[in-house]
Amino acid sequence: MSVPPPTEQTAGIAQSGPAGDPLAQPDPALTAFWAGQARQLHWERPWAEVLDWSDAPFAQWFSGGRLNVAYNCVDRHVAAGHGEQVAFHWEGEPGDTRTITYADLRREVCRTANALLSLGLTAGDRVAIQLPMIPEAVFAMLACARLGLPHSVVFGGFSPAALRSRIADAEAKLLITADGQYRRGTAVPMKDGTDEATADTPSIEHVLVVRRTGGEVAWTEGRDLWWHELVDAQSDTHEAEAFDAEHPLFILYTSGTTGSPKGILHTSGGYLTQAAYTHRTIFDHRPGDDVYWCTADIGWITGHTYIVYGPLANRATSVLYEGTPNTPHEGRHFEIIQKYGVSLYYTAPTLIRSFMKWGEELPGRYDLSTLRVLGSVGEPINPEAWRWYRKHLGADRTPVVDTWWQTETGAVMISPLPAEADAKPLKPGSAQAPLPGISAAVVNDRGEPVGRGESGYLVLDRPWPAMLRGIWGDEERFRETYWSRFARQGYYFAGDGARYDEDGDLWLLGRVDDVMNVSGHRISTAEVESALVAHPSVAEAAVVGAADATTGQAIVAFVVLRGDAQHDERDDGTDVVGPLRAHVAAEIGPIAKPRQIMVVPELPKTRSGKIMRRLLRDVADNREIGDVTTLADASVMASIQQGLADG
Ligand code: 6R9
Repeated sequence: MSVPPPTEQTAGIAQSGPAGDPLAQPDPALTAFWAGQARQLHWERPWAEVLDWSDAPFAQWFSGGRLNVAYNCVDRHVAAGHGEQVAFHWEGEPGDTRTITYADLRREVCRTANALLSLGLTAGDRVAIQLPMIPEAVFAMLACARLGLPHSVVFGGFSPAALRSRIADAEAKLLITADGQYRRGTAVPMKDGTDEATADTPSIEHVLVVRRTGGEVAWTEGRDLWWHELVDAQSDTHEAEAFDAEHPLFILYTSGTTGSPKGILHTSGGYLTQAAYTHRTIFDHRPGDDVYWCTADIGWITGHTYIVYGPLANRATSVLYEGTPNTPHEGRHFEIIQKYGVSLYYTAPTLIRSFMKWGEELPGRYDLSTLRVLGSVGEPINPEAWRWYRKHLGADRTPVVDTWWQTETGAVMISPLPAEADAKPLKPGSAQAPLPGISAAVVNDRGEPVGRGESGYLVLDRPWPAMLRGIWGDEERFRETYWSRFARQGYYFAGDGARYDEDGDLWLLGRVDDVMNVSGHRISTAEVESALVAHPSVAEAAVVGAADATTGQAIVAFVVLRGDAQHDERDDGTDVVGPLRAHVAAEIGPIAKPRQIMVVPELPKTRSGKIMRRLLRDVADNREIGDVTTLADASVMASIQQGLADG
C-alpha cells in the first residue's frame, strides 16, 4: 500500500489517519484544539463534553453548553467598548451608502428581534429570507439567531418555484423579502416573485417587506407588513437568551446529485467556533485594524460564514456591497477597495477570470496598496488566475489563500495560512493542507489512502465542529449521500476528487458526481434535466458541465424533442432553444440557464438505460469521443455528431 503524506504539516495536529484506523472516532488532540477555540466565544454556560460522537454521523459539539450567537457577534463587542467601531461599510448599487457601527447593529438587531417576537414567533420556528445584499439581510439573520429561529436564506436570483419548494420543505412561518432589487443599474421587482412563491405555501403566516426600490407592489392585508412600519417602531433593546450549543442556527439548501435541493442543517456552538477560528487565521484578521471584504452573496454558505457569522464574531469591519462587479463600470471593486482601504479580500475564481478579461490596466488605475491577504473560494483556482490575482491585486507580495470547503462543512477545511506563508511557500492552484484541528485524506475506491503523486476521493476522517448536523427532514438521505460510500471506514465523502503532489500538498480536482460548478454555484445536472423535461416540447434531456474559460463550468444540455415539437424545430432550431433556455431560468433561476442546448435525435445510453454523460461531455468540450463500447446502440454518437455538424 502506498504511503500517505506525512502528518506534521499542520502545527503538530494529527491529520490523515493511518490505513485501517476505525475512524469516526474523535481524536483527543483535535477535540482539545477546538475546545481552546470555543473558549474565545462568550458562553452563558460551559459545555459538559467537547464532542459527543456516540450517535455518529450526528455530532454533538459542546453539549450542555449554552450561548447566544447574535450576542457573540454583536452585543459582546459593544459591551467591551467597541460600539463605535464600524461593523459594515455598506455600498448600494446605485451609489447610496450606509455606515453601521456595532452599536447601530445592536440596535437594529434588537428592533428586528422585537418585531419577530411581536409576530408570535418562538424558538425553533423557521424563517425564510430572500433579500438583496442590503443591511436588513444581516439584521434579519442576526435577529433570527438571537431568538433561536433557524433561518433559511434563499438567493435573490432564485425563481419563485425554487423559493416555494424551500419554504415548503422547511415549513417556514415568516418570509422576509423586499419590494425589489437593483440589478445592473435597474430596479427589478422582487415581491411579485415572492407573492407567486407564497401563493401556495400554507405555513407562511406573514411576509415582512423591506422597501428598497420603491416600486409598486401588490399587498395582502393581514399577511404583508412593511419593515419600516413594523421594525422601526420597536424598542431598540432586547435581552438575548442563551440556547443550547446544538440549537439549529440555519438551514441552507444546496444542490445534490439527485433532483431536489438538500436543506443542510447547521447548529450554533460548533459552527460559530469554526467560523470565527477560520476567519481569524486564514485572513490573519486583526480587529479594529483590518477592513475586510467578502464578495459573496448572503444566499450562499460563503455569505453566511464569511460575511455574517465569522467576521462579526471576530469584530471585523467589513464592506457589504449590493451590486454586480461591473455596474456601473468594470473597476467597481477596485474603486471600493481604494475607497475603504480594504486589506483582506475574499472572492471567487470566476470573478478573477472576469477581471483578467477586462484587462490588467484596470486594477492598475486604483490604489490597492492596502490589500494584504487575498482569498479564493468556490472552485479550483487555476494557477494562471492565482498568479494574476496576486500580481495585479496583491502587488506580487500578498499571500493568496485558496480555501476549500462546502455548504456541508460550514467553514473552511483546507487552506494555507498566511502566517505560515514564509515558512511554507504557497503554491498557485493548491489548497495545500487541512487546517489545524481538521483531518482529511485522499482515498481510492476501497477507501485506502493514496500516496504522493496519486489522486482519489477527498474524505474527511474526523468530525469537525462546523459539520452539518443532517439534511432537514431526511435522515436517510444524509446517511446515504455522505456516509454510505466509505461506511466501513466511517469517512465523510465530500464528492470532490483530489490529488497529493510530491510534497504531500493537496490539489482539489473538482466534483466526481453529477454536480456542476458554474461561477462557484452548485447546480445539479438532475435539477436542470427535470426543469427541461417539464417543458411540453421536451421528451428527454441530459445535462453536462462543459469547461468554460470564465465560469469554470458551463451548462450544456442535450434534448430530445417530442414528436410535434420536432416538427417545428426543422424550420428553425432557435424556435425551440430560446424558450427552453428561458424556461430553465424561470424554473430554477438565471444562473441555471444553459449556455447551449443541443437538439439531438437520441441520447447515448448504456444497456441498463443510464445516460452516458461522459460521452456528452466530450461533445460539449469539443473533444474526441471516448469509448462507446458500453453503449446499447453504438451508432447514437455518430448520429448526434452528424446532426450537430448539419445544424
Ligand atoms: C464554499 C462553497 C462546494 C463545492 C466543493 C468543491 C467546490 C469550493 C473550492 C472548491 C476547489 C476550492 N469548491 N471551494 N474546489 N478548490 N478552493 O463553495 O460551498 O457552494 O457548497 O460548493 O465547491 O467542488 O465540493 P458550496
